[in-house]
Amino acid sequence: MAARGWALPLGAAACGLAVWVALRRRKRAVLALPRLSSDAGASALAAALQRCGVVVVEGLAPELAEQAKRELADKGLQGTFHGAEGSFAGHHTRRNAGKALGESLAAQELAQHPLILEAVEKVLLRWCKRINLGTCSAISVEPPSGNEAPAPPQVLHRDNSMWGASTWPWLPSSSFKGRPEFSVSVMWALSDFTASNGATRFLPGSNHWPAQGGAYGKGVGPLPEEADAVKATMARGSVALWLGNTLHGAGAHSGKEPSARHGLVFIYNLGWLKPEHNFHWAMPPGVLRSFSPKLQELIGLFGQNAVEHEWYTGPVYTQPYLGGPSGSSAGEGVQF
Ligand SMILES: O=C(O)CCC(=O)C(=O)O
Ligand SMILES: [Fe+2]
Repeated sequence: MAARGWALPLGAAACGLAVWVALRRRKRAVLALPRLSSDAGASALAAALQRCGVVVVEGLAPELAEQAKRELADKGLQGTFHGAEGSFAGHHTRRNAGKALGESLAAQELAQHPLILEAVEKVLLRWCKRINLGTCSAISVEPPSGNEAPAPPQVLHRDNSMWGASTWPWLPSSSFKGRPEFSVSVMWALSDFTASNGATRFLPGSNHWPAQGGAYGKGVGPLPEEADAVKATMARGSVALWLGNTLHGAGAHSGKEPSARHGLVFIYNLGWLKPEHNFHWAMPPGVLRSFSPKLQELIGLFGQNAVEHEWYTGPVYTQPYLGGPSGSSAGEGVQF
């Protein structure tokens, strides 16, 4: 009798839970990954990006991609690093962070690609006066060597977690309620990205989902939607753009193909946010001075002031340093 008395409420609770899960899943819809051709305009790009959180533009700059791959390879592997086993960066993943921008002229061109910049500005300029280039990482997902097992894919994450923003409770809870975007990430395929060599995985539409606890991995366990992740396969010279709120992560290299997957990712963020990479320290002043005015402006070196004052639009660096109180001499390091 007592057992039957409990069965009804338990059954109702289970049913309620199923409905809740279904509703939650429907709200967290995984969309198709939009693909545009290289003659699409910036408005189409920005619209697709805002709708699905990610977009691929096919065949936008194959020559520059090839040149960037060659220029970075010419420098050898010096100054690149592998992530530790189980790390966010990836055990079989080689990274060249920050300084890659100075090591490749083609990377500099790609970083200021006019179509991409226009699309990124269309998305981000509603929350800031200017955008910054905050991250430049050459990322090579390598095949396992010898008898090694393939490294697992990178955990699905949101790039805005680098500012802690994916879990800020005071932000509107979803894009529909006005949650801002903090960044747009732009991954150039320097080699073909295939389903088995580590093409970036995405949950298109996750930019609209309510924030869930934990920026990535931490305490939340695998996402129920993990299996729905879409691989952004693309040919060399194609590019994938995604929002800071979009869940994504590098794929695993199965080892079926002998060569690494080479990508070059730039993250553009709201101009008033701290950039991930400190380009000013990563490369010597002479290299920074050789950058185009546009690129100098993008890394916050020169041009329009990085802060939001209307009354000041001069260079970020102001007067030359004239020496410290103990008589140390003026260094040339901060004078551009
Ligand atoms: O390499 C990739 O495909 C993505 C890397 C990435 O999302 C990251 O490190 O934040
Ligand atoms: Fe990422």
